[in-house]
Amino acid sequence: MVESPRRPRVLLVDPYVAREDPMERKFVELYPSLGLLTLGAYLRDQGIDVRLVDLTFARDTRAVGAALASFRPDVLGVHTKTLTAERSLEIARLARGAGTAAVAGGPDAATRPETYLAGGFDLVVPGEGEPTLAEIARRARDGAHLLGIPGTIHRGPTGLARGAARPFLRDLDELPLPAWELVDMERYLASWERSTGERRAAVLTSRGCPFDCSWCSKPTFGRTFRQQSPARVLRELRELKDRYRVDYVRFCDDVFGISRPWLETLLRGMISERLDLRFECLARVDLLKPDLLETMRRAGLARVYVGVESGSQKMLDLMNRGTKLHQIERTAEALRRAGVRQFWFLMLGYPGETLDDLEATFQLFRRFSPEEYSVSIAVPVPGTRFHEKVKARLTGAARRGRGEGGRSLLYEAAYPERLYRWEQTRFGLEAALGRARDRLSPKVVDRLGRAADRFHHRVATPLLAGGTTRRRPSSPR
Ligand code: B12
Ligand code: SF4
Repeated sequence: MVESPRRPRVLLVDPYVAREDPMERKFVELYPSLGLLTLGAYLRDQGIDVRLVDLTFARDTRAVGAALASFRPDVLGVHTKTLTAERSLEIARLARGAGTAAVAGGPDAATRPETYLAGGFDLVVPGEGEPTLAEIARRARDGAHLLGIPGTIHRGPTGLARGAARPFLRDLDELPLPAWELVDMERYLASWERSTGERRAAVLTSRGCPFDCSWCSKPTFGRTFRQQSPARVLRELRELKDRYRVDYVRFCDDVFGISRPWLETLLRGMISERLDLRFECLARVDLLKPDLLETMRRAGLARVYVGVESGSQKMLDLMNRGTKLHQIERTAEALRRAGVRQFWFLMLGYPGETLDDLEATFQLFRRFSPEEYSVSIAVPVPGTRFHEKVKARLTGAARRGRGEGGRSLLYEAAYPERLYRWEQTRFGLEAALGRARDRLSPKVVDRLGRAADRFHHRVATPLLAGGTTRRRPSSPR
């Protein structure tokens, strides 16, 4: 009688430790990695035993060592981001010590596989992970060699060696629902409940984005775009509600609702099935049409992240953003009228930006006074056209792969870092003035605003711009 082989064992690791993330307290919202949860569900359905060590709430990597010893996986798979690169390499060393094959996937390993292979990983999976990791796990269980598997990169005798390209999954509906049971969902939900009163979860309805902004890093899915059917999304929402009592959902798609008919069907479903969820999403101003806002509201829309980026059309064009100023204005106005919270993303310091462009961004911000915002200094992420453009002018921190936070200037831009830092402070002051409008008289707020403008144009800018500026009259409020 032929003995059937044992099931392969895969240990997945999320190396993100929230307490080490400088941005965490300010902006990052904690959700378990949807990439890993979907990988886990897929492997499980393929007859593979899966465990996941999620370091989000941990202090160190001890749990990884413990799982390596007790679970004795055939493969250890780490999800990588630039921010967590060092931790990932530390985990690869633990795997090596335990004699377990280590595989890196996710955006950072996809962008710079050589770093991960030199640092102790056996393989990098730069693209969609599901079928590739399943194949690696079976081969590792069988003791077969792991080199040259389609969809992987390894170290060859003369540099990086790649297996054949693996095509993307054709139909995202074939993917199982995320394996939420692999992480401590209650801990995430309880922490949301404490901070917002709502049990919040993340949902992904698509993979990829067809647009081509020049600073955007899309190492995994490139410019491809696939989406689940609205029926599949509704099933996931229903499950989150019934199983975890979720009442607020963050749609994590790069851009939510790229196809209007798709979006309309989903919204109608959310309304007719009485899901009674509130939700937030990231939208492009050219796609979010005011005439759909009412339906979005009825389906539960609470907050929209808007990639505004700049108040200068010249800069939007240089970024290859594909949006127009009038679309930003139209969207901001429509959201305001519909009573939907707006979270604006703004970016300073992109190549080609002058003081006039910076001022245009500030004035746009002042005009619409979004409820929330993030204003970051442009980060040249490896693999992007922006990075390519400034590669010869990177600072030491950027070359070492640091400075993720958008608070440091990572290349020699038109002005010194201190000017951009001041600009960030100026946006903060303006936001504070906006909030003060409810408590102080409009006259007082206007006077304070004019004083801030005078200080900005007469003192701060000439002092901080490094002698490259001329004086500007204070701008009208
Ligand atoms: C949604 C999202 C978030 C959500 C997270 C929701 C969640 N927990 O899933 C929030 C807002 C919380 C978030 C936070 C952060 N994010 Co984010 N985020 C995204 C976004 C838009 C989608 C991620 C996603 O779910 N993709 C879809 C899934 C299916 O893909 P995936 O995770 O890449 O996984 C697939 C493959 O990569 C591969 N794979 C992944 N891991 C592994 C592991 C192995 C072993 C294998 C074999 C394969 C494999 O298989 C998976 C399935 O096919 C991406 C942009 C993007 N399109 O990827 C940015 C992105 C991943 N985030 C980024 C960053 C920088 C962050 C933060 C560090 C921001 C900060 N602190 O300043 C934090 C880190 C938080 C954390 N926990 O790690 C960067 C990473 C860049 C980099 N090189 O590191 C990205 C690429 C955005 C960008 N273009 O700059 N993020
Ligand atoms: S920034 Fe957003 S819209 Fe632009 S390419 Fe990246 S994901 Fe797509």
